[in-house]
Amino acid sequence: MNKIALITGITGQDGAYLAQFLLSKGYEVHGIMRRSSHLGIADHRLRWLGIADDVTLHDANLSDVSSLMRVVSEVKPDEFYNLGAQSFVATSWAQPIVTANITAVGVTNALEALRLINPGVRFYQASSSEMFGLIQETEQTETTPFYPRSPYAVAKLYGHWITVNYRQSFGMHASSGILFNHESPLRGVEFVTRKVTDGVARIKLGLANELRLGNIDAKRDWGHARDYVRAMWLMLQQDEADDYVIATNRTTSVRDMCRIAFDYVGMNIDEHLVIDPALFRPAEVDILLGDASKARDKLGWVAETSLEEMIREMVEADLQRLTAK
Ligand code: GDR
Repeated sequence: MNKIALITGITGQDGAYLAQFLLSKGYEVHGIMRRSSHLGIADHRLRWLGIADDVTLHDANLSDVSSLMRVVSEVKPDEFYNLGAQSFVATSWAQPIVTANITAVGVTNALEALRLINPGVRFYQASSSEMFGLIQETEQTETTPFYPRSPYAVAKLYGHWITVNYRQSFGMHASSGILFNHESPLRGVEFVTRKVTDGVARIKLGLANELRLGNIDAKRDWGHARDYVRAMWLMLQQDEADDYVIATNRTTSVRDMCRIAFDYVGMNIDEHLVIDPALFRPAEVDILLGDASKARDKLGWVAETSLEEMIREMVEADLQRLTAK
């Protein structure tokens, strides 16, 4: 019998790639989608990947445990991937309570729905490198102390520990993937890589003249979402649930990432990049660099796509999208 997966956040970047990956493995894939007046555009990523008709979407919300319980009862999943969140760090200062309700307490709602209906379901929690914040070690591993720097990161830290706690309290197969930044052509334009590749494509096509960014000295460990969803699945195939850092072990400044994109289309970054103080954050995570040795040794997972390859793919996709319009 085919395995059944239930994904929260299936309409997001990771949810779409994970759904595609699980379908390729023969899974029956279900997703939870919150009610929105923008029906029809909510599943655009699933359509971009050509899988919108291959997944079943259910109306539920991470902040409403009864809706989660109903869907878990109906779908009877073997695996539950909790990717739903208010995931944009900058917005977490403007909407700290929504962020806490969805990104933090939403995890307990998901775990409770499983515990009450079928505690044997394997659970994946999307934790984040943002939890390391003001870094306490040069290279961050599963044992590096956390120091969150945004309401988003504080909420993710709660989600991480409640996952660990349900594993230890109730013996649930609950794993937490501490994923460093991961991007793709399906990334939302509010995130910096996609903002850059979309902006570069617009300038190249004569649709814009400048690209406005905030703190370009920030450094991130950037991988490709397509590689990272494979790690999520691998975690749930292990006999024991555990926590894993998923990263490339290379850190690059926003400025250098941006330069890669401008270089690719043969344009000079200095002629178009504008620094906008309004885009700086109240507290910044200056640098992140992950050490994914545990994932390599225990899961056999390594990041396969370089930053240069990924930025090229993203710029190409944005050029195509804008040209098609
Ligand atoms: P991040 O991603 O906050 O690391 O969290 P984001 O791409 O938003 O920012 C990365 C860095 O770039 C700097 N920056 C800008 N960022 C944005 N969005 N827009 C700008 O104009 C800009 N200029 C500079 C930021 O200050 C920051 O330092 C992402 C999210 O996907 C989280 O949900 C996830 O948990 C982590 O990655 C891992």
